[in-house]
Amino acid sequence: MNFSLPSLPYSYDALEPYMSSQTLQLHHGKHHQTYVTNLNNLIKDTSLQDKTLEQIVTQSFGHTEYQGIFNNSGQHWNHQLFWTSMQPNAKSTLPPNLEKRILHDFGTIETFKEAFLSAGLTQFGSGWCWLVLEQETLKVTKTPNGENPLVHGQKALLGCDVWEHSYYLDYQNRRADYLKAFLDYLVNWEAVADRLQNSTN
Ligand code: MN3
Repeated sequence: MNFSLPSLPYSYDALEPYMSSQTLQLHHGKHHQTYVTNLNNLIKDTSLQDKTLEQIVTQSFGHTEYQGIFNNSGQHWNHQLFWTSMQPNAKSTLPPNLEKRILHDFGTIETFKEAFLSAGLTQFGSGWCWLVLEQETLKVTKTPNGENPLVHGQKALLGCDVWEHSYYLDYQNRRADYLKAFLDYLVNWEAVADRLQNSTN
């Protein structure tokens, strides 16, 4: 299988001023493209070359000899979720099914947002913070580098990239400001609610 860089579901300047065109061009056009190119090169002539992306991620995880394949396949998977977790002119209101579950598992929307922000802020170095469904419970988690909820048996509903390449041009070292802008102005809550719906069917 040969993987390719998916097109963004919006233009490079569509998320301004919260995520600049320059950041998206580099992040999608260079960083994500590099993960895809590396992945295709690394799986060639290995036992993983005909597997699906999800199989490659889960089957390479924890195996030293497949570390490079894991890093690049994980990042390809993570970025696909990340791009489709955002939208221009995002609404701040949550769809009823998602709001209900968040209130049930976190108490308030604010408590959930604070937990998500805290996970992103305390992820030391590069990584991701997530809203996941584990069994029947919503949880906020964080992972280093290219690791993701898939390898922990969780369903990823929302993921935010906290590698410096994701925010440094727009926010410099202010990761908290980036995470706040992501939660308040960029998240496509309809997409998150759809993932929840599909995970509980
Ligand atoms: Mn990235």
